[in-house]
Amino acid sequence: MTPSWPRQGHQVSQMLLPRHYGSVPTLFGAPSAASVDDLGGADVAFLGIPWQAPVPDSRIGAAGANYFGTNLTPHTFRTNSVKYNGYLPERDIDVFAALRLVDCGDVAIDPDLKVTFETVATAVEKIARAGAIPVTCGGNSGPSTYAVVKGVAAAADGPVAVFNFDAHGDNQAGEIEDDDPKLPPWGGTWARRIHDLPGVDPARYLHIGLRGPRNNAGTIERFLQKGVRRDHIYTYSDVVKARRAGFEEWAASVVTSVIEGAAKAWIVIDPDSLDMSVCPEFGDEPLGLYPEEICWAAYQVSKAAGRERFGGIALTAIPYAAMTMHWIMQYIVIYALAGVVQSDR
Ligand SMILES: [Mn+2]
Repeated sequence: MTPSWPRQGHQVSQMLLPRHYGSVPTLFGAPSAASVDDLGGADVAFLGIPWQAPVPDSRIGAAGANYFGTNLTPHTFRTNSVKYNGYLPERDIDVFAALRLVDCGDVAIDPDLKVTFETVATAVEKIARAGAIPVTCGGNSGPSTYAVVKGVAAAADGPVAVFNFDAHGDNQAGEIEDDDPKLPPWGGTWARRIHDLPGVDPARYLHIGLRGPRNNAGTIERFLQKGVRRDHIYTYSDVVKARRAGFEEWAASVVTSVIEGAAKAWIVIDPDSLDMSVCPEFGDEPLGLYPEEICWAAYQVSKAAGRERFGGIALTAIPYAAMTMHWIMQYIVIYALAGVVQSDR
């Protein structure tokens, strides 16, 4: 039988879901797209980017970021997604009844990163030009961040606003042409490099959740040098003030001015923007955001942007085995799409 969409509960329990590859289902059990060249009129297209950054030498142990297995994340993320439908009783919005989602599978990863970046950017540009909202799931930053927003910007007819949720600046100095191909430093550099992309507007870059001593003294200054506004960098201190004043109103107020006049608004989420207490399998930094805060902020961004101007959501550096983190991220994706639906009402 052809599985129906939006899917019914029995399709999950009876394993009647479209398959992406082997036993791996499509995201949320959505229909498979033939390719990024044929989305069948979809409103939203999911794309996996299975790239693993260099894993640090094991002798530094837990002191290093552990990227092991991030090439598997798109598959485990899909598998963990099928318990969710698109209906949110708390907002009375049925996301997948209103927006047609397709799963485009994964991009091909080439050992030559230049080729991989081109593949990702082209796929995302095709999705956006077809009128669909790209939802992408890492691998690690670089292919899952820089290359994605490059594609979003290439398809946009004006400036792109970036909403980056990350504990870390990821804006170390160094230019792409100087990278060691065997140790590509994208994880720590991408958020500075995107400001040189045509269409990415540094004055419309928001950084939310920046905190902690893995950043260094030049972190904020390096953003300012690229044209980012100091008042668009929201550190832990700003988040605490926002909580006292009312986080929901704060989130709505900060996104509005940035989105005004932008052609696209794009969200990117590093899971370490969340507080380390929220996920049993992955904790990287304390003093972070809570799931409801990112859900709400994502909802406000997409509601302000609307169906035409929401540039999508990118999930980066999600550990492949952190199941509860996958569920948090899937809530965030559904909330972001609910904002689009609400915007249309
Ligand atoms: Mn980070």
